[in-house]
Amino acid sequence: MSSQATSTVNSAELVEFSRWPQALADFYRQQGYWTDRPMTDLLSLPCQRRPDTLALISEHGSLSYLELEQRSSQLAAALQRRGLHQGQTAVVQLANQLEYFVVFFALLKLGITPVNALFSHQRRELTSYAEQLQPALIIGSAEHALFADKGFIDELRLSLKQLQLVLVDGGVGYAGAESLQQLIHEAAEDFQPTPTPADEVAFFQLSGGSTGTPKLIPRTHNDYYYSIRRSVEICQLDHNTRFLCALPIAHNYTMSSPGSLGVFYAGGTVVLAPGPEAINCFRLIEKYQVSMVALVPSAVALWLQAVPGHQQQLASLQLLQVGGASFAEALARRVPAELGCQLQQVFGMAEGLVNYTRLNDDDQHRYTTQGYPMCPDDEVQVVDPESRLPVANGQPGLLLVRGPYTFRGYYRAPQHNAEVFNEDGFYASGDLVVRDDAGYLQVVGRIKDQINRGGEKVAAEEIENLLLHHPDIYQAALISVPDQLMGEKSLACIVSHSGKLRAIDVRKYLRAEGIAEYKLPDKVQLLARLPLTPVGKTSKTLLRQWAEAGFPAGCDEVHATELSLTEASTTEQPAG
Ligand code: AMP
Ligand code: DBH
Repeated sequence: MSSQATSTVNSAELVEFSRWPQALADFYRQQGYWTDRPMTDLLSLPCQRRPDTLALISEHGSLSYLELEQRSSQLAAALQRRGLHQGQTAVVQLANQLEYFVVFFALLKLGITPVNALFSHQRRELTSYAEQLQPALIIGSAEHALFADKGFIDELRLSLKQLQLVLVDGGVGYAGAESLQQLIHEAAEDFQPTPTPADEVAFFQLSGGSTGTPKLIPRTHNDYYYSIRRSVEICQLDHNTRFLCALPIAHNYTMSSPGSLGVFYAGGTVVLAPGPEAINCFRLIEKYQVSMVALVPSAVALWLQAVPGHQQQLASLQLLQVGGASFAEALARRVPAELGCQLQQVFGMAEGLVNYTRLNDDDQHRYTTQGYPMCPDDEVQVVDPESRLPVANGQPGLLLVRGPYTFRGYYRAPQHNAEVFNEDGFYASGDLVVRDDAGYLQVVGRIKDQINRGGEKVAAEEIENLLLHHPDIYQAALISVPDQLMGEKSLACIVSHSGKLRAIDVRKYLRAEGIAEYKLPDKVQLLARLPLTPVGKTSKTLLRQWAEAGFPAGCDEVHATELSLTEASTTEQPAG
C-alpha cells in the first residue's frame, strides 16, 4: 500500500501524530462527533452534577467524584511544582486500583501524554514504550516486580535522557523515586489545568500488534471522547450504572467500550475487581449491586461453569458484554438463562473502530454476530485480501476502516503505517469478517500474524525474534492452535541445533528475557526444519495443519514429538 495522505505535525511543544485530513476533520465537527472539549470533562461534568456520588469502589477504599477531582488536581499540581508540564510524555503501569484514574486525570489536566501499560507487562514491554516515548515521568507500583527495587529504574535512566521523575505507588524504599501517595495528598490551591488542545493527543493506547516492536496508538481528546459518548448512548448507561471493571483497567475495551470512562461520563460507579475470577466477581457483584460487566470469552466460559448455586448473587446484573476474541454461539445462547442477564457482543480495537450488537437486536444477530459500527460515519469496507476489491455481503473479506475515532497512524512507525493504511487513509486491522445485508459483522479469521489468546494478543514476530536469540535455536515460528477455553493457544515450532531443547527451557528463557507471561508459548514442538512456501517463507499454514492433524511422526523432517508442559499453566487470563 502507498503511504498516507495525512500529514504529520512536528510541534516543538506537543506530541507528533498523523492527523485526519482537514476535510474529514471539518465533517466530523459538523456532524457533532468532535466537540473540541478536553477529556477532563469526563470527570468535571459528573463532579458538578453529583459530587458525592461514588466514582470508584475498590476493596481498599472508594472515591467520590469530588474526591477523584480533587486528588487528580492535587497530583497534577504536585507534578507541576516539580517542573513537569504540557507536551511531555509518561509511562504508567498500575493495577486495577483507584490510583489509576487519579493518575489518568492528573496527566490529562496537566497535558502530559501517557501510555498505560498493562500490569502483566514486564521489562521488555515497558522498555520499548519508554524508548519510543522518551518520557519525562514514569509511574509504577511496588506491587509489580519491576518497581519493587531500583534496578529497573536505574537501567532505564541510562537510555532516558528526558526522565525527570519516577513515582512509585505503595511504599518506596529506594533513592531516585518519590511516593505517588505523597504527591496525591499535597495541596493544590493554585492549580490551573493545562490539558492539550482537544485535537491533539490525549494519551496512547496499546496495540495488540503483529510486529516485532509493540506499537503505540495516539488517541486525541476529540476522537476518544466521541467513542465514549457514543458507547454510553448505545449501551444506555446512566447514573445508576454500576460497572465491574474485571479485565485490565488500561485495556481499550475496559476503558472506553463504554468501560470505566463511559461510566464516569454517565455519572455511574466503577467497581474495581483484581481480575475476572468468577467466585470473587460474583461476591463483588452482590456486595456492590453491580449492573454491568465487560468480559472476554474465556472468562464468560468460566463464569458459566462456576455459576450453579450462585445465581442469586448475580440478581443485580443486567448486561454482560463479551469481546476481545470470538465467542462461540453455543455459549452465547446460554448467557441469559444461566447468568440471568442480557448479552452484548463487542468487536473493537485500540486503533479505533468499535462494533456493538444493540440492546434491542433479535436473537440471531445477538448470538451470531459481533454487531455493527457504532458511528453512522464509520466507513467500513470488506475487501478481497489480494485484489483489495470489495467482496459481496455474505463473503469473507479483509476489514478496512476509516472514521471519526479510528486513528491515522501508529506513533513513529512510517514503514508499518505504509503497510496497514491505504492511500485513502483506510486502516486494515488484519481481521477477516463477513458482513450481512443489514451491516452486521462477523469476525471469521485474520491475516495478521498474531495469536489471540482469550483476548490477549501475542505478536508472533515479537516472540520469534526473541527465540532466535537463543544460542540453541536455529529457526522459530509461533503459531496459534485451537483451545477449548482460550479459543487459541500458542505453539512455538523450533529447529534447535542440539535437538534437546525442552518446552520448559524455552519458557524459562523467554521469561528471563522479560516478557509478559501470556506471551510465553503454551507448547513447544521441535522440528528438523520448518516447512516452506513456494517462495521460501515459513509455511505457517502447513504448520497449523500439522498441529491440528498431527505432526508427520516418523517422517524424516520431524525428529521430535511435541513436548507438553510440565509447568502448571494458568487457565484464567485477563485480556491484553
Ligand atoms: P487490539 O489490537 O489489542 O486492540 O485487539 C483488537 C483485535 O481483537 C481486533 O482486531 C480483533 O482481531 C480482536 N477482537 C476484538 N473483539 C473481538 C470479537 N468480539 N470477536 C473476535 N475478535 C475480536
Ligand atoms: O480487543 C480489543 O481491543 C477490544 C475489544 C472490545 C477493544 O479495543 C474494544 C472493545 O474497544
